[in-house]
Amino acid sequence: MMSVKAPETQDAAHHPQIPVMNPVTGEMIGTIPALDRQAVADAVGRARAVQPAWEAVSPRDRARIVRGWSEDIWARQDEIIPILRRETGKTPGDAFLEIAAQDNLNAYYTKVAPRLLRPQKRPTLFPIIHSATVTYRARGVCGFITPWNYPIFLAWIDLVPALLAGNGIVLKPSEVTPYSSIWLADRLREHLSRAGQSPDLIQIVTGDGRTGAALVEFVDYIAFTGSTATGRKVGVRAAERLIPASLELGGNDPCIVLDDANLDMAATGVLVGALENTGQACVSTERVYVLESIYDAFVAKVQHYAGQIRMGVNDPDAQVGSMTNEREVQRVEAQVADAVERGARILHGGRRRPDLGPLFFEPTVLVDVTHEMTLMRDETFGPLIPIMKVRDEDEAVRLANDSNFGLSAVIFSDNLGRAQRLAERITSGDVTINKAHLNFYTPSVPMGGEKDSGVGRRNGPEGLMRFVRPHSVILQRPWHWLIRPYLAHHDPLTIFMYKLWRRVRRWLP
Ligand code: TXE
Repeated sequence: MMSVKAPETQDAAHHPQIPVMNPVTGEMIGTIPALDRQAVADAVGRARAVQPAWEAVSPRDRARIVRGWSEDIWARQDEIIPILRRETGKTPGDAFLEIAAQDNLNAYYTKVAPRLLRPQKRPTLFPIIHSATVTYRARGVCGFITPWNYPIFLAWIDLVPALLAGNGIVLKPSEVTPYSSIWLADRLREHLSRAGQSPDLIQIVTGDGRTGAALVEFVDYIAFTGSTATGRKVGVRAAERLIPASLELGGNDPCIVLDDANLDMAATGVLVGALENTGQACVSTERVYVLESIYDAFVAKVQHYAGQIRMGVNDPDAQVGSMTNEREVQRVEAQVADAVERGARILHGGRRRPDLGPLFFEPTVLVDVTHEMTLMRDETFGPLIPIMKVRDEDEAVRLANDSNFGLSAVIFSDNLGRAQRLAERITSGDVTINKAHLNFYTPSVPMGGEKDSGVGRRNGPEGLMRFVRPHSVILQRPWHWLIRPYLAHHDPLTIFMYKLWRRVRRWLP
């Protein structure tokens, strides 16, 4: 059994312990301390004390250190993948994808961050006399509250850019899956120490929602990933404290299959989009709208491929693993029961698989679904694939947008121009065409939610620049032969210059 002391907390024994379970075997892996408000304040204080020294390191050197850490994770994936799988029940493939996505993200940010963080010259009103520069200062200490479905990726996707921007870091991982983050943080500490930096820069505070709520009280920025209900509470408190926040919340992502799509690619693509990580992904495909002319053929293909899916946890070829917690399995069961009661038909799956483990649930294809059913309205965090027939593109878009959520969406079509035009009509942070989850593997583009799916964007330059405070310096040259003392801004020279500028600016580059 693993027992982990609260990192950097000497009196961890005085905190209540939370058990961490293996979802596949039902056994307890270990316990983590539930840190209280004072312990969280102390952790933020430790990061705050060493953050200025880290910010003083050039962005290029920061990127070099983070890159070394990332290479180390890649080289030691045989160590981290078992830790990740033991606390989540992921298949080997799903666990590997977290490492690969993390590696891809690091490669992107360590390359672009030094350039994006460079001071920038900006245009001024009278460029010969004035000059303006914007520099990017770190926010200070950034807090991260993360969920259990992608314990590595959904933490470090935000944490890495914050670190590169010169911030101190305090991470509260999900109490369901804390160990992989603790392992990653330990590796980062080693790399910081080797580079002559203080390992205190990164702090982990373990605990449940109370520890998360305490973290919001002390940091200068909070990045939250999790449910809409909790995200709303975090956002309210951040607003009261006047600290910026990004909230990456739930989704109920639609997928539209157009009549010119390749049906084999679309059917397998829908299954991958809905079943990756056993459907426990914020950007999971959760509603499928298919044009009526291809509906029957498409549904037959989905049934055909669903029949080939392998479930398991130690099988390297398994596509679908265990779910991670009992509460989510019960929610999936309730959604299926509600749909069937309201007239849906199950074409494949529909039940638990206790023969494989306590939290296995079969990939489940449902048809004759409507928007009155909870699985079409609420977030589904499991392997459900509800398919609905639509008359045309307009009906598909109307139904896709008929949701409180707006995280991501997928379109399948061989006519890329048509698909791109349709993508512009969907209310979501992003749309991927002909493959789900491309947003996970394209760290250069911003990703985030509309409506109840959240506030703010991760990834891309936007995902980095939220962790800095732009600081502007605008100067006037001391040309005393031209600029005379005057007691108001509207001196004759300024008025003359402005009128002149108005006349000439249309001819200037
Ligand atoms: O989320 P919570 P959970 C959705 C998904 C899932 C549901 C619940 O539908 O079924 O959320 O998952 C911490 N102040 N998503 O229970 O409760 C908590 O300790 C501050 C979608 O994991 O929101 C954990 O670290 N923090 C999502 C984190 O918040 C608090 C991914 C998330 O917990 C807190 C995961 C509080 N008051 C779940 N209460 C996605 N979009 O990927 C709890 N926490």
